[in-house]
Amino acid sequence: MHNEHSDTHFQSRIDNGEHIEPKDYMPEGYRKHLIRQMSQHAHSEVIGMQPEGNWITRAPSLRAKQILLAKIQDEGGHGLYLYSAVETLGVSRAELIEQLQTGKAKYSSIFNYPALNWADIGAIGWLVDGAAIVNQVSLQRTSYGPYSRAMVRICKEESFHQRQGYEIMTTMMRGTKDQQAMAQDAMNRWWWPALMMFGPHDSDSPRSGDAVRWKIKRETNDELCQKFIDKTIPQAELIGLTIPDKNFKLDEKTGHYTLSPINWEEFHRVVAGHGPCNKQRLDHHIKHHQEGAWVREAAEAYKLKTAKKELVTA
Ligand code: FAQ
Repeated sequence: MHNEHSDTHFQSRIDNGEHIEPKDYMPEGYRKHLIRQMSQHAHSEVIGMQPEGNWITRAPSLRAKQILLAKIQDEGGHGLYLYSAVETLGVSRAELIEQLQTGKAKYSSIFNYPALNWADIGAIGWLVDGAAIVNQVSLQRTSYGPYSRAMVRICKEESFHQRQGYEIMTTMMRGTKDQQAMAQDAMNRWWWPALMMFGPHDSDSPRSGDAVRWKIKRETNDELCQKFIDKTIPQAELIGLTIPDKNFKLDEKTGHYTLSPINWEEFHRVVAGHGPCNKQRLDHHIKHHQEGAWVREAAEAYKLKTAKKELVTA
């Protein structure tokens, strides 16, 4: 008989494909791993609002503006579900935000690149949300219940995001020569950073061992990246975009595309804080977090007031 509070019992529950719920026994390493990954995921959603937010006032039509507004609000919502899911692991949101703002917690490297023009909004939706969704569809089956359920809802919204991005790219590719050149330029700038979203190769991914054993990750970084490549290249070709890699080819035997090596030096540089927009993204977050302090204080004051009233009437 396994003690229901033992690591062996926990691992057998994982191996049986059970969900682990907040009040269930879990090894400390599992809890910490989830706090790290889920909070970084939440931070990515929230910081990810910035590159697109920059274009709300410059959207080319009312329709485009409404769609972009809805998409960015969705990303904010994803961040909130995810912060709530992380809180079930016994950590406060204030602590998580502090880790982000002091650089202790990461967020996806992709959001340290600038959105220079409207074509970038297309490329972000198509490639960045496209990459995010490949990863998140797999995370729907992750072992921690609240994370898995958050992913189900998030994926429904992400697929709309991916389509709105592809629609922008398609419209531009049907447009003038200048518009086509803008779309191609955005593709050239976002393609490689989008591939880096999947993280380092499996052979260089220190977190993958535990993540796979605990079924936090259901597919590895390399498997997911390959899925994204195989799905996206035909989409690019369909609308006349060129893959910015002269070595890419379809391996007829495996049915998979092969590419030139990813520039991991660039990835590590951006993750270490030296990408084009790292400072801008964190400064913006800190500024608006400080400006919103009164909202948090008002909510606390209201909570105290209603708690006192309840005491008096009890
Ligand atoms: N950027 O050992 P691994 C979105 C770090 S949501 C920065 O392979 P792991 C929606 C990694 O944290 C996008 N850091 O790590 C949207 C680790 O460092 P640590 C976010 C990265 O965790 C769209 C170290 O490198 N999605 O885009 C990156 O097993 C548009 C070693 O790596 C998620 O967060 C990176 N790209 O695998 C919003 C999904 N890659 O923590 C707005 C959930 C790796 O030890 C607009 N996360 N690192 O200090 C995951 O699936 C995993 O955490 C991975 C990394 C796959 C990202």
